[in-house]
Amino acid sequence: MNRITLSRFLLDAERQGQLADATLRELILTVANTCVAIGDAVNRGALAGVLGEAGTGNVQGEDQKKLDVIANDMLLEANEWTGQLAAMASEEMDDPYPIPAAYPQGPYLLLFDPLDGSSNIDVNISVGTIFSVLRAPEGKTGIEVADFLQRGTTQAAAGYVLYGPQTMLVLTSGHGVNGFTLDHGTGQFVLTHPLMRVPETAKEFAINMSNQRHWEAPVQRYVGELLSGKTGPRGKDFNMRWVASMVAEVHRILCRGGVFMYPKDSRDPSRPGKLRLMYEANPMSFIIEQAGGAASNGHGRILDLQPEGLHQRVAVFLGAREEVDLVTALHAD
Ligand code: P6P
Repeated sequence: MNRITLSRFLLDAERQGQLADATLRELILTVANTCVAIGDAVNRGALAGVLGEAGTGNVQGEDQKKLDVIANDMLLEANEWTGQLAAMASEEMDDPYPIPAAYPQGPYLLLFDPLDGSSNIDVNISVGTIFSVLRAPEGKTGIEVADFLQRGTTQAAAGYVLYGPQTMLVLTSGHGVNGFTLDHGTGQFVLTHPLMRVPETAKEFAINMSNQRHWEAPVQRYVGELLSGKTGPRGKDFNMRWVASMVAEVHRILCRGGVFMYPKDSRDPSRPGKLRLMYEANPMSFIIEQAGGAASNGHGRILDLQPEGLHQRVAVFLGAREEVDLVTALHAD
């Protein structure tokens, strides 16, 4: 079989006008190659002494795992000198990371959750890296938070790397979604899942049911209808999954369908949801929409939201369009 590596795929995409430019191609390759190294650290786990807590906290108020910090630093170190970026932002850093004066600035902004689902690491459940690429303001030096606050529809590219039974990169630049599997022998990502599509019909839903008593009425009703199965208004039974790793949930939905939900709940009325807009919801929504699915905050399209803060949170309903439309409609009632 003629293997199409990530490098070849990106060059072909650039030639066909499906990737903005060579700088974006090189940026995606830099991120992908860094994720190979992150995956190695994740896979080595206790053998490399990288499990457990870092003893620090992040802007989210979460205890950082050693690998959260390691993955974050690996992405900073691999990208700061390349001349592809004007700045970076991460779930693990309060403020944007400016490109050091010693290095040339580039036209893109890179945002990432370096190790999403990291609470799963110590129990050997899949985790992942999520990234989003925005364009920096033309010719501006001294990038500020405001320069990152662009709607999800402006993303130049988005992707994730899932460190699971296989290490897979899933990527979009606005011309469909393509999946690549890491060949550990060569260290290269190889195209294995061209033009991924979210199956039209959902048979599974993903939500943390332990929060049910905290949900708003539309979500209570929607999930109640799923749970009532054949005898209820949906007329069919549903299965449920909750991995507590968004990357794993989104990948499953891309592969076999379903809907993922992390709604606002009453535990903290000031919080619209748990997940972060800029480096979780927006990149994942871009991917899901490019694969024919939908992504809503319950009231509208996530990608249309005007960000107000680098670490702002948002409610997320994403996956099969039929399901997302249903739960969004219930919010309008
Ligand atoms: P809970 C991981 O911490 C994460 O940000 C997502 O990857 C995941 O879907 C969600 O939070 C899990 O949240 O409240 O079920 O632990």
